[in-house]
Amino acid sequence: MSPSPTTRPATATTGHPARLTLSGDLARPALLTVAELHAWPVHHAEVAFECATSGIQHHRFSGPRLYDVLSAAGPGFDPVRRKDRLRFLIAVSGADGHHALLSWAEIDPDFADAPVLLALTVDGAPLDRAGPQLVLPQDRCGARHISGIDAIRVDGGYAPWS
Ligand SMILES: Nc1nc2c(c(=O)[nH]1)N[C@H]1C(S)=C(S)[C@@H](COP(=O)(O)O)O[C@H]1N2
Ligand SMILES: [Mo]
Repeated sequence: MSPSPTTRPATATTGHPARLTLSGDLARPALLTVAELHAWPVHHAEVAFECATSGIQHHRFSGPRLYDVLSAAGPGFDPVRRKDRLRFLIAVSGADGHHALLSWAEIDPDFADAPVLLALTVDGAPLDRAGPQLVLPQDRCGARHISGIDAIRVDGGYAPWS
């Protein structure tokens, strides 16, 4: 059996509260603990996701919306360029090196408006030591439900057309 998101050893054995770095094209980059992430409104999600190796999992998560946390960090959208935020990517990494990308439009209320959470609890258990977990209720597969997140980078550099 592989470890569950709450017990994955890469971050859970340190004994210290996990820290999350917000970096990239942000006016206010930040280093946040799970406790500090309670400052945003908390949302709840019941999700089921599937994985080839561990079958279907059901979990209850709670935490702030990724959109709220990243918006507060001041993404560097150019107000002059129409819909500039459509070129932004969000790179999420776990402390064990597992990583995935989202597009800004995926979580933006004007576009896909996916209710993606930075979960601070899973099945009622706090993630203060393990670190937050990405929750994507719209994903059928579990692979982007990254646990033990230690870094999120917002990147508006993808512009191959310019
Ligand atoms: N940090 C981290 N998060 C991760 C993974 C991982 O390897 N590292 N695996 C993903 C995958 S593929 C799945 S299906 C879910 C659930 O995996 P688990 O059953 O091994 O916990 O966690 C996701 N989150
Ligand atoms: Mo998976």
